[in-house]
Amino acid sequence: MTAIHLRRALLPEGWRDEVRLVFADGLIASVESDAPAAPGDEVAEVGVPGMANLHSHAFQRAMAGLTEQRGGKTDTFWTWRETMYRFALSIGPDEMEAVAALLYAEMLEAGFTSVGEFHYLHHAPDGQPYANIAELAERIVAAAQTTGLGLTLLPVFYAHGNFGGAAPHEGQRRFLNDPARFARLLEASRAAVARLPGASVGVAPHSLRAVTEAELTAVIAMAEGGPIHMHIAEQVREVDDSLAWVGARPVQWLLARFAVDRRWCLIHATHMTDFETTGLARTGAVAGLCPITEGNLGDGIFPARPFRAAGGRFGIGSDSNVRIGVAAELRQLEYAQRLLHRERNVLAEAGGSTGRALLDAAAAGGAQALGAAMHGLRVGAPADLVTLAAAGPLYAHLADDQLLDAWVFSAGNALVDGVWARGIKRVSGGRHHDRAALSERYRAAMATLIG
Ligand code: NGQ
Ligand code: ZN
Repeated sequence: MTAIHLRRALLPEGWRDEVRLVFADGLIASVESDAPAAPGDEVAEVGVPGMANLHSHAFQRAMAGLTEQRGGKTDTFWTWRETMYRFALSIGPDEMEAVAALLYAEMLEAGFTSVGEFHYLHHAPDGQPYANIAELAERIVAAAQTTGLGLTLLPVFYAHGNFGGAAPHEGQRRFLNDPARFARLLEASRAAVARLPGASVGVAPHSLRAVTEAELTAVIAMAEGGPIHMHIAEQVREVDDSLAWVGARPVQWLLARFAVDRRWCLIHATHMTDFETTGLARTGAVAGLCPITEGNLGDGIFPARPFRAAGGRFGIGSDSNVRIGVAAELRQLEYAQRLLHRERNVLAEAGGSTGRALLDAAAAGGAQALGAAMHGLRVGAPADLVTLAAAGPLYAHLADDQLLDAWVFSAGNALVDGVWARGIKRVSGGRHHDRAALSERYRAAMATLIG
């Protein structure tokens, strides 16, 4: 049992004073407000719920700084993807674990308390499965275990190079399975994740480019009630290819053919007509927005205003992991909308704080997308807590939602003080407790990878 006493905390019913939280077995056992601290309580300033990071490709963290140089005449998502595929071929199990572990520590330091790892680097560099088919999945599990980040592992089914069951590229060989081998991989992944308290497994048909309709049907049937994540409509070329192949846009096609519901998380969904936007919102599925990566890759701008007006749910993901921040993702999301509409505070409720609206919506959508039954500082929810260094000179005059606005729009990660995931404190003073050791391991892995 751990007890934390907060001067102020954001509970489901709103901001409260003198909040005492008790954690037991990874869950919140009690929440009291206007309560004094008891002897032995850990005392902190301002507490808010931890955030779910609903979309990550861990290994891509190691490419940060290596792809911002212009290639030839054109430099696009597709040329970035070639570089990424080459890079993916060089990663072995030890590098995977070292990169994922430091990345997951960074996520905790940013205020993320769980991650949806969209894991598709399955096989050895020659494309043959490792002796243990789930070797790399186990390295992801190990990274989550060492750092304490909550994990929803999303083993990815990838079989084709484009719409219509096109042959895969050479560079995709480490990702590939047929449905039968994918079922074995999924089973082995479930066994690996079973060792980790609170962790879970979903399925991730990579994209409509990588699966046929029959394969998509087969993979969805393997979800066993867990989340279903898929990339969709990220690039204009993908929409054009879809139109050329099936005469429909990706989201239009998916909604017409499959019973998309609350279990689904559609990653990006950038390019949608108004009809698709409203249609997706009505399904109750989560739009998995990855604003920093979408900006970095030149994807486009998500139609957030009509989507939210139709009741659409969203969460945030760090995807390519070029930069890690709860605040930074939400800021990029809102700023793209401001630039698009030439207005301010686009995603706030009338009269309300933008930071608060973004954090509330992304926490709810993220929890749903990762298959969490509950979230927030309430009894029975996972004990995922972030404390903010509210007493510092820059922000001490701000209260409640203003402090959230300062976190999102001004301070970023620097305002994060303590982070508890599943009831265990992993970050103090903004630093993960194992940062030094994890950094050394990362440095050694990069020496192997880059030389
Ligand atoms: C991915 N990334 O799965 O890492 C993809 C590229 C692909 C983004 N879509 C790979 N941002 O599309 O095959
Ligand atoms: Zn992705």
